[in-house]
Amino acid sequence: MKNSHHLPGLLALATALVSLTGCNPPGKSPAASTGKAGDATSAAARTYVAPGEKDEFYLFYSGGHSGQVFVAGIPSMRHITTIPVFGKYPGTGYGYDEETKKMLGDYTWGDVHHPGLSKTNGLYDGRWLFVNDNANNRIARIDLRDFKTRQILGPIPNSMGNHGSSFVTTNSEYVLVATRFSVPLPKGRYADPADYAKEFNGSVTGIKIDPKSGTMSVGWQILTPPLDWDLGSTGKGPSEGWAFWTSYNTEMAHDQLEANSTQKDRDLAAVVNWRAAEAAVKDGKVTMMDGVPVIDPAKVPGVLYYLPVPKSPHGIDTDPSGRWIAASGKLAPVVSVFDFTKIQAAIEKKDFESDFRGVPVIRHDSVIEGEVPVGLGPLHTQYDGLGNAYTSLFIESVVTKWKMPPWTAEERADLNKVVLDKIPVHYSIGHLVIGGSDTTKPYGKYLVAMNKLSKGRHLSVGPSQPEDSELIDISGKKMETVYETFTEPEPHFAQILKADAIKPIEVYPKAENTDPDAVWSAPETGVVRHGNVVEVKMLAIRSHFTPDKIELNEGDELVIHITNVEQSPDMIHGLGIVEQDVNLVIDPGETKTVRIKMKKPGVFPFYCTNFCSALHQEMQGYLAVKPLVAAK
Ligand code: K7E
Ligand code: CUA
Repeated sequence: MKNSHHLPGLLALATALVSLTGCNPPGKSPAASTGKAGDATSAAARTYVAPGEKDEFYLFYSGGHSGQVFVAGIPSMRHITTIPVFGKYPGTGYGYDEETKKMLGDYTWGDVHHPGLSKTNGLYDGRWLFVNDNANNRIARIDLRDFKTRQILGPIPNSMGNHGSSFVTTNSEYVLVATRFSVPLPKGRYADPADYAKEFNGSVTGIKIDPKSGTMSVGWQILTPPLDWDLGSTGKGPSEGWAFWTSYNTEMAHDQLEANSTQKDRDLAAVVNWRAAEAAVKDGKVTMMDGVPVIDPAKVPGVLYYLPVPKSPHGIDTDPSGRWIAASGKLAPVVSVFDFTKIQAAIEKKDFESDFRGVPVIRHDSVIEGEVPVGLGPLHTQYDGLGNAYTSLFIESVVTKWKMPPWTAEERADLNKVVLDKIPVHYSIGHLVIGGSDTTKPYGKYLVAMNKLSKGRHLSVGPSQPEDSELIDISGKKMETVYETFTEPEPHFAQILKADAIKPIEVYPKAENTDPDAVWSAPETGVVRHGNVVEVKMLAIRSHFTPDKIELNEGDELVIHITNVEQSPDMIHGLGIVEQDVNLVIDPGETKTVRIKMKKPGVFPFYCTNFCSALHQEMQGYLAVKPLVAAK
């Protein structure tokens, strides 16, 4: 972003902002939220992206139960596109053509929680974005070449409640997944929930990624006790080949979890050696369950260990060096920092405090580096790559910045000394994200706080109030809130990618179109009848469809293959068929197919839905459907 030459206009804007905030009730302006006067001018300058200029980063944020991924720019925080994943989206025709209908299957929604960017050598490589579906145990791959969902895998066998994902390994070997819920496995088996501890299981799944195509497949699984796995992260550096998840139900309660799963002072995190899991599969130390090789960690030592963490934890985040792992318990006011080199030593020395169902529990006191008193309700931690960590505090509604180890003797004696700064957010914050926090080289610079229960932060739109995100500048010693915006429901985690890390395509090159039903010129188009099936090869170009009249009989099945033959950027055509629930959007160079049954006679106009030219309105045609002659 280069906007220095826009400074005069900018100053005027900033001045206007300052005078505006003067009229706001206290606590509403960015200046007030950081407790410093005069910040609005500089905050406006830092987030203003002038007309014609572009943002520096992409923000990909989860759409929760909207089933979608939203894309915004940073620092403007403008929402620039929606990537539909697990639900229909008329705006892009997603879920209306045969290919995406098939991908969505029988489900009409998903619950997207944690987007994960693909990596090469521990850095984002800008190829794919993986997202999980907590509701229907699926995982999807979005191609960043065209920002489209290209694969949905699942429901994953032996996996129930795909919440603890999508955690991408250093070279995108796997997306790792852990179950939030446990059920009798394989799925479809019945057991009384009262027999939860005995009959129910969770699992960790290695979703294998094809390094060339990105195609996902279920690689292997580790069967676990029914512990309600929560958030996780993958290792790097010294912890390369490992992954970590917290869990919140060591009690193995099956009802009234609010009370029954919060009895013990500590819960167990999973420390998974996924390289060892891979080797176990190779050596055949598995049993097949529902078509998947499944490892029993009690029988295959070295695949799984447990680590005691503060009660009812949520996040567990590996730092950019891969040595430090921060786990936070929602019900303990601290972040526990573990040293992976000590974890490795403890495993080697068999320094275990007990075992849990045949799997060793690493001695907590041997591997803990310290408990940082960050405040109330810590959830997730992110890193700036400069030795600082940032933890979201749901209960306290703040972000706490703290210093990572190594700590001085003085700091160790009183870890309050490593708590460097706190900034209020509005209000109860869930996730927070710093670009590249899960890579070896975070971008730092900005932090986005994704808040919940943000009542009153935006113009009232009725009972369902807009959720809230705040952009926090973390480049200085003190954090500064520089922008606040609404967030589409329902945000969980996000990923930030440098804008120049990718170069999305603008048209699908004609040479790449391998659809056998594509047509590129009027003579190739046509209507062919085989019995009751009428197959149309149609072409769309400014500003007409060829053919633009299709004769049909009531009861026919109509198949339309439509190619947008344009090769100019942004020249999109749509195909809407009136009263037939058909809504295709065809990008330049793309071919799409739809099948419909002509259930009623009459004449049904079709038209282009995307404003493509001065004669866009004229881009139309007819399905002429003759009635069946009543059989007497
Ligand atoms: Cu990652 Cu919202 Cu699913 Cu935490 S979760 S807040
Ligand atoms: Cu094509 Cu409007």
